[in-house]
Amino acid sequence: MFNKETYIKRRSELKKLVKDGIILLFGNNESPVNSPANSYAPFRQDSSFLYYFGQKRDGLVGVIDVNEGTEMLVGDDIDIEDIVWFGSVDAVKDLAAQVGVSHSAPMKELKNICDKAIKSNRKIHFLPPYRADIKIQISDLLGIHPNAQKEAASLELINAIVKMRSVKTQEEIEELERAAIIGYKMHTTAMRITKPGLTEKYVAGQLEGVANSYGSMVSFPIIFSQHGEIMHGNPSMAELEAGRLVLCDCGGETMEHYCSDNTRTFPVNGKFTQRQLDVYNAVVEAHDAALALSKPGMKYADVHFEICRIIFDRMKELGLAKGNTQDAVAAGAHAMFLPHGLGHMMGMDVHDMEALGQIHVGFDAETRPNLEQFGTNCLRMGRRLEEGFVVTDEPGIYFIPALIDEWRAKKHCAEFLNFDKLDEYKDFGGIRIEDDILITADGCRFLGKDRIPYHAKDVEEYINA
Ligand SMILES: [Mn+2]
Repeated sequence: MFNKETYIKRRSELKKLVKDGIILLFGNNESPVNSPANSYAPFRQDSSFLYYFGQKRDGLVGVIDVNEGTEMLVGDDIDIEDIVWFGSVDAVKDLAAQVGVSHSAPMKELKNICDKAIKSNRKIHFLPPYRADIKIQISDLLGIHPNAQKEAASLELINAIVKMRSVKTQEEIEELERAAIIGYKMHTTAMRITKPGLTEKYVAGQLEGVANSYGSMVSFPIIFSQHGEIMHGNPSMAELEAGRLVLCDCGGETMEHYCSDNTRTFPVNGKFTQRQLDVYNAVVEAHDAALALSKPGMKYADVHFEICRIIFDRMKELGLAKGNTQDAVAAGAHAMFLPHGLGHMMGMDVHDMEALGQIHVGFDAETRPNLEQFGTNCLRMGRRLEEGFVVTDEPGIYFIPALIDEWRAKKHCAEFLNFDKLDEYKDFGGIRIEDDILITADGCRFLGKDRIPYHAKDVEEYINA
């Protein structure tokens, strides 16, 4: 964990932003796989709890009384049975002291705290829960049915946390740089070991081992698939085939749970075909254009649409698209090739703060999401960039057979697309290139010491070295 002053400062800032009431920050509990004692491992703490209370044990709740200015860590000490099986763990009051919190209490005390606050008509702030056990806990404590909790979550608390967690401090950037090193090891391992005849699952399993060996865990389930056109395709038992591309989207978390998230797409046998290169280079161009455009004050939605125009122009050159590019992008025709957004915030969550609600993280009063248009409705980040933001730059071009058929049948954007030519690409798959960028005072820079190769020539050289 960071120095306790970090957590003291963060909680003090949070109190100033929230102004009134009691804040409950729920840590996560162990999550059973197939029996109560067999849990998903390693344990993953909630990121907002981690941000303000720093402790990685299960079964903890952070309580901040904004009006009184007091802070408390609530949780039960482990008993001798637990010590026998899992070893000794610090008492809750010591865990509290380690992060500069002066009060602690057993879990049963939380009900009394909530009852008292409800009786005095005080505002109780909590975040939208995403785990069923926490929903039951909130239901027991506050009498709010799980179905009503997302609505009842505190917008003041959400906005305050988004404001704070969006801007990464120096010590957080150092953690993100460490995560980038793990990501580099994962991706270069994939490039080195991939060869025809291995299964997708074999390579993905090795990458998971890399993440576990150098840090805490993977930052999300590994995507390693020859079906790159499936956005979140799971690695299968399919054998890797010479002549095909494989898409690898993965990242690791440091022991402090800061993430990396990169994507590379490369030929299984180490050599791009000309047909693959034509599409690949368009993605490289889009990826590099985003780097040139991203800086404080720039709306990420505007960067996204600039990238869509570049991709659409290149697809026109290949005979896959036609018509006026501005009009085509306005109509959403580019989503045939790029049905997702350019990127998302990244930090302690790979899609940073996604559990708080994407509309509060990626948008604001000035920049509103367009939920009507296919593809554009998937933008996770649209608002103006600020110094200290960390976002992903992840353009892609995909050929999704079902989408080609659907749009042809509906004549959707038919004036901008050449469906006969698209049919020829139904066996192509998909390409995505993704890096994590830090917004600096006057532009942006990559996170991580070494670049994972992504220009086609560098990729081929690396694979064949
Ligand atoms: Mn990503």
